Amino acid sequence: ATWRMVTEETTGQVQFVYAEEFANRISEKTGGAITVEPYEFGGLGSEVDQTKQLQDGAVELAVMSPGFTGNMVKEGQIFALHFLFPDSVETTQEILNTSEALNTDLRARYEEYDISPLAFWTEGAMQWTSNVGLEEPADFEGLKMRVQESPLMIKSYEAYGASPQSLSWGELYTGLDRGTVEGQENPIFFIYDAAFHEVQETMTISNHNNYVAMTTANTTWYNGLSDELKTIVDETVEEMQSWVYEEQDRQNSEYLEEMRNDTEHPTEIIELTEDQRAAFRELAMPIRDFYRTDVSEVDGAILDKLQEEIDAATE
Ligand code: 6CS
Repeated sequence: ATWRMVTEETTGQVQFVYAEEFANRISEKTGGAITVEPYEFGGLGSEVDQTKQLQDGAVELAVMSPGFTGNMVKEGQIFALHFLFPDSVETTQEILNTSEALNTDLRARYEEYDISPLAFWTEGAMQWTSNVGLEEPADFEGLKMRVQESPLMIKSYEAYGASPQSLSWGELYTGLDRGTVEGQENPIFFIYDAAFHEVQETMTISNHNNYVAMTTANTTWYNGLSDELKTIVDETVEEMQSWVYEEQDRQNSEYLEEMRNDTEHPTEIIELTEDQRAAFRELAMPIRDFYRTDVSEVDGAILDKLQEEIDAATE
């Protein structure tokens, strides 16, 4: 049998190499009985189109960012909250591995839409790019900030004074180049590999959030797997948590070096101090109340539980 696995990234990028590695492992474990076919971003439409393809069972598996299910699985927008996860990417990954709030409660919300998140993993801390040089909230005033398909991301940047809008990353380079959007957030590897630094003069090391991706399966398909195959899938996904942590870590540090040394497209790299970050954190905190009252369908219960898990992991 062949299982299709769609990703939101292209050759060499973390999600795509994840899918290739997953494919190799599944093929090996099944003695070649199962072939996983990884799909690069672009061929099957936008990220939002891809979520529909997974839901419809047109593809069996997907690497998906919760930011693109923001208008559907409201609760998944929890990942849009700035300064929620610890600054340490490693500790964040440990929380993502073990969190019951995410792996049980949030998973159940996704399964109502026929999407089963089998694992949550970080693609690294997110940074900002722009031409203005983002150092304090005032720098965001009126900035046309690009975000994913999530009302809570829009709210988060409105709180800084920006004018955010949702866009597929397929249109992001051109948008930044033409000035239809003026800033964006992403992990360093992606900023450099997607060449956003060519059309943005500065990158701010803000670490305001982590980029979280999910390994997902169509729920009906997954539930219909034999016990043996389900175990192979689950074990492979679990083993790959440490593998993908190393991969994103390597890519993020290598691309930071590349960006520093890129004389053809120089980028000013601005590192925020803790005081500067605190000014953003202060504006970001009230968004949690908005999440509880206007976004969450379970009165913020998942956020409360996740917050306890984060506290326990960082004590
Ligand atoms: O900015 C985005 O939308 C894209 N960023 C990453 C790191 N992966 C895929 C996603 O579509």
